[in-house]
Amino acid sequence: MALANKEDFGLLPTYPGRYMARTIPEFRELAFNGPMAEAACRVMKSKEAHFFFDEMFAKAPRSAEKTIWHTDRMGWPVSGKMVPSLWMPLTPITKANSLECLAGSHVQDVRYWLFSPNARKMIKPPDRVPHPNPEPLRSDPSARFLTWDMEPGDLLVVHPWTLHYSGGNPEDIWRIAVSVRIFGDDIRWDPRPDCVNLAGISFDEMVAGERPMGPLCPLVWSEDGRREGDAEYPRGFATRWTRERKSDINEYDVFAKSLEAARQEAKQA
Ligand SMILES: O=C(O)CCC(=O)C(=O)O
Ligand SMILES: [Fe+2]
Repeated sequence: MALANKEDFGLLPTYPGRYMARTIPEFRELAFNGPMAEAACRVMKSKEAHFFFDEMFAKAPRSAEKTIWHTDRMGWPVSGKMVPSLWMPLTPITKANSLECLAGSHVQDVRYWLFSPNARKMIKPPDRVPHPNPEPLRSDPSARFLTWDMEPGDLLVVHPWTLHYSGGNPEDIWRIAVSVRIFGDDIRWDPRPDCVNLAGISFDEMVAGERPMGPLCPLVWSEDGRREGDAEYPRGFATRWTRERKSDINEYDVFAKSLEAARQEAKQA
């Protein structure tokens, strides 16, 4: 499957790959004109959705590449809860390679210390705790670990506080999903230095308390039928990422190491 060759995406040097809508018209079409935003707004009861960004999670056949247990919340430079990850498979998904969610974790109001590239350069503020390890809960009958068989085009609407994970890909085919992030009605800019460093949107222009909008965060769906096009949405990046430099793009080990260090530090405190 040609699409599965992640070296060919030509994106920024982030794992697994972000901002496809900048360079690939089909992804722009999916995010700006597809049904994902409407579906999510109906789940969240939001009247509007603005585009945030899109991300790709590709796992090769028989790959041990895990996604570490985490919540997405602390990566986003916003306040509010209507910032779901819209996780849509592009290949058939089985329970074995599905995104896995811990049911009920979305009500836990905890500011976990994230492992964004920015956060890894910072000293952890004292009020942040490391992500928990839910693995021991697997033997607890009251804990519900959710996985799904899914077809390409099915959709998970993942709450930003939900703990989620993936154990790799034991199947014989690629496991590819796109995760589109949108902003609903209650979202306001609230930048922190440990958030993801969004391509093209500086912390300076994330005016705290204001709603994200404009050409970089266009309206992609509204209850009353309004929608902004992609005409003013930027194309391309301020850098080029070449295949030769893309030797180690799975940051799982880096994440795992940072997490272990944070857990040790929390234990000692
Ligand atoms: O697909 C994966 O393994 C991870 C997806 C994820 O963490 C997300 O969409 O936020
Ligand atoms: Fe995530």
